[in-house]
Amino acid sequence: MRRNKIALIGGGQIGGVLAQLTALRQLGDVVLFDIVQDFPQGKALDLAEAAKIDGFDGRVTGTNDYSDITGADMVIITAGLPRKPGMSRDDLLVTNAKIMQNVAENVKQYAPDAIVIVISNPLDAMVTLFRKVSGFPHHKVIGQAGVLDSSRFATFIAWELGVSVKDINAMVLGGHGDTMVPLVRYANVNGIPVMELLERKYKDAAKAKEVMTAMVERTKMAGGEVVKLLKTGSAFYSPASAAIQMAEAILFDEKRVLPVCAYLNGEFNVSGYYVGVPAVLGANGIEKILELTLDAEEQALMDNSVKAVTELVADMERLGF
Ligand code: A3D
Repeated sequence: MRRNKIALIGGGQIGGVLAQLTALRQLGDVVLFDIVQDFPQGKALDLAEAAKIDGFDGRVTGTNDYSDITGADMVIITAGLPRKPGMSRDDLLVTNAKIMQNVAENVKQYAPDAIVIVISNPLDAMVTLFRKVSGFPHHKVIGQAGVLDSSRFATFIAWELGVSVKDINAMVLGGHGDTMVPLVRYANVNGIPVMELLERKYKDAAKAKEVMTAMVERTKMAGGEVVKLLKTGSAFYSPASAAIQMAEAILFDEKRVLPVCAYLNGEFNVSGYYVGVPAVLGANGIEKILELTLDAEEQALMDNSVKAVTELVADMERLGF
């Protein structure tokens, strides 16, 4: 039985960490593609030379030639430009749409059976465009955003409560932008509602709400917070980890329930758009969307977020993509 072949399109900050995690976790052979001459080859060589020390057998190669991704089982896309300080995700739209169009045409040609995870921003638009250009089945084209946004939300809750982040269950739905929807009511620590723990901690419902609101706002702005600190580039460790969790769920047919950017066909009352929702990830990619009951306030936030996604996609279409 041959090893899985995992093509990483974009060998920049996230692409490099993806390559390392893929190798360390022995998910398969890595092909790192980038348009910059020699750059992916250099990263791949560096990583391959760590195999003896880290004890992995998977091959790691770098390339500027799309034919090297032939037959890839999985493709993870980070090609594109990251945000610069003060730049919104949507400013990236035109530049990254041109790149994504080119990537999708090549993935379609060389890895037509792959399951694809898109990370490039603006995420909801890029995953939509990849799907459109490639013509791949919707369940095999998935966007990474919710796993990361949820991990950020969980991190802030864990810090606030002084408990292990491993025991936090928290989910963020909607688009990957400022309108994303961290689900407060469903956030819990091994089943105990976070709001209850906050109310006990502060002995004041209003203060507990205030603290939660601050964590929700920080989650929504978390990408920008990192951008501001880094000065050049955007988050890369955590987005790579998030995509690897999705990749493992698919490669090992785990049926994990993860919040991902999935194509909706009537679920959550949305049709024809990619939006962040809980989904079951397994060998077939997205195997099921899990719907859940939203109260009026949550539904209004979700509607607002879906509206932002539809506007972003409309912008992209108006620009000719
Ligand atoms: P960066 O380090 O710049 O890497 C991007 C790579 O893409 C560079 O090495 C480029 O040379 C390469 N590239 C450019 N054009 C092409 C092309 N046509 N074909 C192939 N490769 C090309 O960026 P990064 O790794 O930090 O971020 C990559 C993308 O992920 C950006 O769009 C970010 O905005 C996005 N991002 C998304 C999230 C999400 O959670 C959705 C989080 C963080 C970053």
